[in-house]
Amino acid sequence: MAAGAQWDGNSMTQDEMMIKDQVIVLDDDDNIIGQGSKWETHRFVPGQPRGILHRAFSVFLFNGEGKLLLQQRAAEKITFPNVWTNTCCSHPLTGFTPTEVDRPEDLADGSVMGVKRAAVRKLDHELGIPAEAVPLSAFKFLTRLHYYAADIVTHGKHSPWGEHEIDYILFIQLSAEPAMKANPEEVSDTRWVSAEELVAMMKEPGLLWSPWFRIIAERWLLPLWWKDLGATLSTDVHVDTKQINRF
Ligand code: DMA
Ligand code: MN
Repeated sequence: MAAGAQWDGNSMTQDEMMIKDQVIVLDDDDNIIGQGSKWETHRFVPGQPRGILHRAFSVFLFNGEGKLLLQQRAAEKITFPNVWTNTCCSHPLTGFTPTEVDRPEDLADGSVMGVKRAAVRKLDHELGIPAEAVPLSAFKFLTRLHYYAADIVTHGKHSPWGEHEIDYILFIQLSAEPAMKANPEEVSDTRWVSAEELVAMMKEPGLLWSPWFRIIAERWLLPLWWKDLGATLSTDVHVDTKQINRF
């Protein structure tokens, strides 16, 4: 996306967004070294077999009872169609005012407002959750996950598409379930689940899961984070703004 250009996901096709969305290109330590289209950074091809490392976020939205909102990605998605995953995933983009590009100081104090602004933009675009329902101050940044994965689920072992990201994990818990209207070009289904219901759902035959959600669920969400959601202990004990967790 050209600097200063207006992003309009509602009138853009998946193909157009692949070209126009300019993601933040990173070195292994999460330093910004450039920008690139979603198309070029997500190509897993000879010469760049793991794509190009870039910044992403994953939102986990919980209701007052501690149930997590899952989404199934639409069949139209070019990367990882049809898989079940956390509430909303995307990339902070360049070219916005106020900016979605966080600097090292934004990370040091854990505020990462750029990533949170991108999260608000995409919760509205993908799920029709209005910005007023998800104030920036209600998001909690937990930690960063560095991973890569080819989209073998959809495209087989020579998949030309994949993800290679430093993924910022954001939690938000709302006392009342927000008004919601899923965008069918992004999301084909949604479900609120408890931890027990998620474990059972992940064993259901026939359902596909995103690789990043599997990593996060198995490593942190089920064994640690979910247990402390809303408890006296609180998920604050798990906040880590320093470490980049590699997978
Ligand atoms: C990319 O998500 C981000 C993660 C954490 C996988 P996405 O493919 O849903 O992004 P977008 O919908 O913006 O293309
Ligand atoms: Mn990505």
